[in-house]
Amino acid sequence: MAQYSRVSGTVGLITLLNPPVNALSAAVRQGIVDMMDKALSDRKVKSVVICGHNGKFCGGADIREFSSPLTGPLLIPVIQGVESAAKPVVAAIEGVALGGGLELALGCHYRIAHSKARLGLPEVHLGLLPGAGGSQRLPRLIGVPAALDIITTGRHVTAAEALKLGLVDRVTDRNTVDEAVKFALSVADQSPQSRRISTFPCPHHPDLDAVFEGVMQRVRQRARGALAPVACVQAVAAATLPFAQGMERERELMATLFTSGQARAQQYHFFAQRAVGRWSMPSGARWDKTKPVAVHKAMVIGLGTMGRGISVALVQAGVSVVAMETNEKQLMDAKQAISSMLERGAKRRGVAPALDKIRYSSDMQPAADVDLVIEAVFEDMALKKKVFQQLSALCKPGTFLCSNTSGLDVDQLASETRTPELVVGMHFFAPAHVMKLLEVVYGSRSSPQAVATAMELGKQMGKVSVAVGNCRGFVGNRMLKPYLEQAFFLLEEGATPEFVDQVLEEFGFAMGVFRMSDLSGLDVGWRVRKADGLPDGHSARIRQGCRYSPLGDLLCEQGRFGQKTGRGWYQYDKPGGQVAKPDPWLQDFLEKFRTQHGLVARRIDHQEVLERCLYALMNEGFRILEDGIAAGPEDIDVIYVLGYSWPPHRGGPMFYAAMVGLKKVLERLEHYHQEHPDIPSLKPCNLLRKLVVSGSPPVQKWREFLQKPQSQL
Ligand code: 3H9
Repeated sequence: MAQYSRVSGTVGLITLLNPPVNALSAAVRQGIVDMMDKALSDRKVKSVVICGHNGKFCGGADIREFSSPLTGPLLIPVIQGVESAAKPVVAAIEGVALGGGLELALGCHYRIAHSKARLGLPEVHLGLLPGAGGSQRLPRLIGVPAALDIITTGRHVTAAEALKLGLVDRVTDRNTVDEAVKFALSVADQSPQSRRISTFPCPHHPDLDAVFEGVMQRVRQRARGALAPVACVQAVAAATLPFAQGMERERELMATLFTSGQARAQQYHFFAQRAVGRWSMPSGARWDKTKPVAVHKAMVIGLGTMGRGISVALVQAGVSVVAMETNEKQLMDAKQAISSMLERGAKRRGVAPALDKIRYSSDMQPAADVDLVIEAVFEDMALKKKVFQQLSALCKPGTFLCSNTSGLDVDQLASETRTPELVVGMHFFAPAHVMKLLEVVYGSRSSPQAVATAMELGKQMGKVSVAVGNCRGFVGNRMLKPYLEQAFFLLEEGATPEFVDQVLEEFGFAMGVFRMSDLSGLDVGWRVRKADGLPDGHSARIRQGCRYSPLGDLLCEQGRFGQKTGRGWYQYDKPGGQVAKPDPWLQDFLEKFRTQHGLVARRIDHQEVLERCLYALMNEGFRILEDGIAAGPEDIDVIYVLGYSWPPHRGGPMFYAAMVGLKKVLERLEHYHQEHPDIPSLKPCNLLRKLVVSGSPPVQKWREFLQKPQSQL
């Protein structure tokens, strides 16, 4: 709703009131209409200020309302009502003006922003476009190129940039509402006629066609099949038409997006990212009952790629860091790399680099004086155990001991210490200072406080932290295994890496499985498999009674580790080269392999690649839910979208399973498992069957069918 008062004698003050972000719910929209009527009919009122309750202007349309038929006045006429008011209306922007919130501000005749305010049209991240006139008013106000940038990226603009762009009229460090009231008094006698953005022509640009063409090309490349970014460009293009026609085009495009499954998927992802913050543990410990400990000083052990990124992320979050590496050369290199990452990051954010927040050490001694340690040494259990033993002896009581392992047993590491309750996994994703995901892994003895502290530290670093149970590969890498396996089996049966990758990239992954493996290095998995004992002789395609593909191992035996060696599933022009080209050697190698193992290549189609890779991955997701390793489908989906480049417009693997239809997923898995009884990952899991028997409830209801989370090791 909205509140009304008259201030300074002649200013009508309308306050949007819908905590926490004053989203434009039906009640708020109705409130604006009613309070505008009040202000306009009050003869004492000469001008109007619109502000938001509690230091936030407005977070946009109420996304929760999108899943049911809209009630109350629509936002477009509400904003038109504000714009057409005969008295000047000033927006007092504090905190955020996003989406419909900024569109409302664009309907006002003047905009005053606090210097810390952020403005933006992030609808594209919800599978939508700014559909309350934003795609039409913004280009008219700040020009097409700047509007295209803001609308297609959905990025938040600072108040300083907004002022430079002409998006706001004034920026203040003082009380924004007071300043806006003063401003409203100063323009009270002026007609708002010339301030109505809908009457502005779109600013002239010498080569608009080239601008649109260039942006459309970039957007299509990045969109990975998402409809919204393309529709955003099309809507802005309509801003060159008369306003009414542009609005009609905006409405048509919005209607298409609104009813697309993509918008639903992206809105689910928005709420899923927030839901994962409400974590719980098998003991019943929960996010709202556990206080995290503040981390002021941390140590990072091991300064390879991961350790460097983690150090940068911590420093940028305001934590003092001791970065430790025993290898002197590696230490020197890391120091240089970290400094330049910090400098680049600071430049981007327009602040001074916090180089004094980090110091370097070649020994463990400083661990005695920190609040939390993150171990990021090589993925080798014996080495990690040794580090944890040393830490246990050195650290002061209460120091949290975290491992950046990507899949090793957290309980085993904890058992090397005197304080297993303070041990958790903090699985970062490369590059660790950029990627938004953090898997926080609790072992059987991890205390709720250790989990809360790691979750909170993740948030402080700008990450979305997901608490998961302890099992091999945790959630993300455990699901990756059957996905990779299917891709290998498909090669054995007749597919090519190019074809498999093409299908997966068309689905929306940034990279297909083979290009991704080449990028991350084939030798990493090979070493782990060797440590587990690789099969040999003619049982090479069977492992523990199940089908196994040795293709990846055979490539590594040839020294083909991927991009770094210039050869992998593809060939590259040089070691470290990035352009993947099909390799005739690999075709030859696959043919010989098939002959040697009596396999006859068959034609494999698009559908089979997609179903076998994705349904095997989803099936493992159901197992993870069944085992209680993830608390709900949202946790898995957030991990996959933020950590494994699953396309956001497909919601995540569990959401996608529901979209495809659980019954269909079950039937196809049954079909493939019948064809390949020696591949257990294709055997539909019980939870999937249970959900189908229960009428395939929507993904939001699956938690009702799950047991409490627990450790699996
Ligand atoms: C739109 O405007 C369409 C129009 O163009 C056209 C219409 C015709 N609605 O993120 P937080 C909830 S589309 C409903 O943790 P922060 C959120 O779920 C909209 N709820 O806080 C959470 O609830 P809970 C375009 C919303 O301080 C709580 O508020 N706007 C909305 O880290 C706190 O959120 C956007 O896309 C909403 N619009 O960040 C902006 N926004 O506690 C989306 C938030 O139950 N919002 N909630 O989990 C954001 O980006 C961030 O929430 C914001 C605050 C930056 C505002």
